[in-house]
Amino acid sequence: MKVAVVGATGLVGGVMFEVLKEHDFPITELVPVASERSVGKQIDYRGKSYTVVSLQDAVDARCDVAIFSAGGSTSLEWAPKFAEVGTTVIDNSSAWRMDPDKKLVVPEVNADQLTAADRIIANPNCSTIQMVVALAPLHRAYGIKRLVISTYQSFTGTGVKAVKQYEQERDGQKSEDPAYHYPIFENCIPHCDVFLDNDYTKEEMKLVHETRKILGDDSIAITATAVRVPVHGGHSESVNVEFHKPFTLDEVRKLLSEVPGLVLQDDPKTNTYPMPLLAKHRDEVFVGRLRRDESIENGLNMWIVADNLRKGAATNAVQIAEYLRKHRLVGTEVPA
Ligand code: 2RA
Repeated sequence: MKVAVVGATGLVGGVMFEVLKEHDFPITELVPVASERSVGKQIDYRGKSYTVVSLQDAVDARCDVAIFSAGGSTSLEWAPKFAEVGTTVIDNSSAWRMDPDKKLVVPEVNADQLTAADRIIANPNCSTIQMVVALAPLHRAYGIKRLVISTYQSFTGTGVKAVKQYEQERDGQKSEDPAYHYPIFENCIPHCDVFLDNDYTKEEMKLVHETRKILGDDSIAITATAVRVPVHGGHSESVNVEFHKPFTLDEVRKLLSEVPGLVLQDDPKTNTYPMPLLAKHRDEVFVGRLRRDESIENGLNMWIVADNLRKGAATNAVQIAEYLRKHRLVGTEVPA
């Protein structure tokens, strides 16, 4: 399959190549794409060197799939141009996620919505992806009434600039070009992305809107607080769930144990629970600290951790590409 990776020189782009290789995705031709200043650079992939090309050259290459991690403005402008020549775009930005005509996909949850007519497919936000992998089976079984979410998000979610700021501050240097308004080293910043008129941040409202779209239920009440933390390995989330129907913890554990790509790490007696330290470089979603919320009827507390650059971005996108290939939904003529 002819695959373009748009944003090839970025943090997620680098992880994308790792995941494509580990998954042995059948690439017959790789087209690394980046901004004009990176055109001509060499990218090594599986022992071969590839030259970074421009977006227009990548459109002209008429790839089967183009996986974007290049920001919303680039995606808004260029994803339609790829789609017009028959390339299926899987986009990591927020540009298309809430478009009513675009699918917002986490393969374990709703890949069956995909058809050959889907030429621009949205990858959800990292903190949404890891959460819905765990919540989807529980929503089907008990119906989610309300979610209260607190996230503890790795600075890697902001990109190379934030990694540099963290490393400079860790080494006692002043960051010349900080990604955040405040130091991130030895600090927690309750501010991910920008503030909106309702005093929530965009990151918090992504959890609200994307979760409802993926689970297909706008009745779910959701509130979130997203916090940036000085952690490298992944995003962590404390999720309080109120269901419509009663449940037992044994039933919940059984349902979660049947989810592909979900690992239950939950045993207080042996101090077993998910941590970014254990999730780093892994494709799975890790769930633990399951316990009944005894302050309400049908309430459950969960702790969910995943590598935000992998399942939160690159791995989920590659899994979508794998689904499209397996079901012959790419590179085929759009049905009449
Ligand atoms: C973040 N979710 O963590 C955003 C971007 N992937 O900053």
